[in-house]
Amino acid sequence: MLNDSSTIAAISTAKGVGGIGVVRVSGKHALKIAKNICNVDLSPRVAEFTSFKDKKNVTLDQGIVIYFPAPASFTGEDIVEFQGHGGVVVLNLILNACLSFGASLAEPGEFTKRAFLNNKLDLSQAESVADLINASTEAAAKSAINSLRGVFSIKINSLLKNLTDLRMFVEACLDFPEEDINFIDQGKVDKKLKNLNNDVSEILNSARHGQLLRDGVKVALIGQPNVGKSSLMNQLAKESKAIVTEIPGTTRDPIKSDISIQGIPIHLTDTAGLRDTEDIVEKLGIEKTWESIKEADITLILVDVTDNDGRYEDKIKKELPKGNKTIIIKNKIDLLKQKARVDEQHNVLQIFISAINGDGIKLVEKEILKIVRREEHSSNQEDLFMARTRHIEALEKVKHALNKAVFNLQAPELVAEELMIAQKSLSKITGEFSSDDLLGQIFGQFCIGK
Ligand SMILES: Nc1nc2c(ncn2[C@@H]2O[C@H](COP(=O)(O)OP(=O)(O)OP(=O)(O)O)[C@@H](O)[C@H]2O)c(=O)[nH]1
Ligand SMILES: [Mg+2]
Repeated sequence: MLNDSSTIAAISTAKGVGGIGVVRVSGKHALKIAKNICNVDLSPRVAEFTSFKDKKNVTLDQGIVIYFPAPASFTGEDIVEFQGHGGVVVLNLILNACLSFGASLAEPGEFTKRAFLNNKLDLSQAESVADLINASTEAAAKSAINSLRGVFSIKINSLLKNLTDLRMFVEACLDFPEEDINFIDQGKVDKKLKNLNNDVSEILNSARHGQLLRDGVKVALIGQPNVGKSSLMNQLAKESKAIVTEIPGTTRDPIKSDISIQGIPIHLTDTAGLRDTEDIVEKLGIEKTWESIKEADITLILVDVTDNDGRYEDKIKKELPKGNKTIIIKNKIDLLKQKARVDEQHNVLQIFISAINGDGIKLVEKEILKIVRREEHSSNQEDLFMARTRHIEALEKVKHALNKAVFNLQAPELVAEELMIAQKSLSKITGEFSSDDLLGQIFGQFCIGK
């Protein structure tokens, strides 16, 4: 049990007005606080309708109170939930009553942090609580709930077990140095390392997909002024996000819009058109365009199909980050009375569209999705789980260590060393070896009351 005697309280429902709102209290004084506020005897997990009163015995609200005794609660501590009317003022009054009876205000994510510290969840499951709350698409929510159910943790723990078994075997070899090589051969260390490596690769691929569902893909719309970037942005966003005029240099600040294509979050940025200009404001806008290009995963380079001088293409190519994918969008095909189409020659993908009447927008969505799907490798949608950059970095470290172990197979002490590095790295995912800094960082990103 967590060695922290403080009892915490927070409004756990979203800020704003709603039918009901919940104030949650967790810690060893939760029941005493509930008694002070409600003056009823509470049975475990039984909803009681009652009045909520403050220290001066003034009635604040009427509602339901439920008591979840430790350890069978979300945090593993005693929890009391007050379900009052969902108004900001009334919920704050109930919260203040809890504070006046001895609770302290919960920090962001503190309930979930306590659940983690009391072994109700491992770290990756705790992270998926925040990911589920923040999920921006259905697919992201599904993968977060899978992580919360432990799909990811089960995979990591099974990998960890195999890794630990192998490490113990190799360490045992070290105690009998004259029989090193023989032991390695006997234990099929080589084959086991390769199997582990395959397992890590598989999880890594799924994790990359999970990260994509969580974080989405950044797509920048760039090109010379007036080619129709803002028009395409508005078509993709299905609303008028950016101003469109026939005046070149209309867009100055980058304009962002989050859309979803088949469940994948896509973060679009419409940018200021690239050209040489003396206009100070436009110049600053163009600087921001280059920044957007550097950040993008996918760049849509728009070109007016009736006028392609390709002046900026080389410069753009130089600025593109490693791994960035580009699509050339030839816009305004209506002017040439052409049909929307995709054309791929010498590895250059071109889509011919008309942003003014929406012709070919579906093709743009399809090709973006194709690039994303090509990246993600994974096909099993049921097995999806949520993953974060830190999980992917840890898995990459494991892979690197296993590769080094294979390379040093004839030196058991080096194999043991690499297996230890791999084991530590893997344990960080579930939180067995996690610094306070990392915990602070992870739980700090939660909302208050969760
Ligand atoms: N005929 C035709 N006109 C288009 C098409 N797409 C955009 N336009 C027009 O081209 C002009 C410029 O469009 P915008 O979407 O503002 O172009 P932009 O690339 O965002 O321009 P800047 O913000 O100035 O860099 C507007 O008059 C649009 O109506 C198209 O597919 N066909
Ligand atoms: Mg524009």
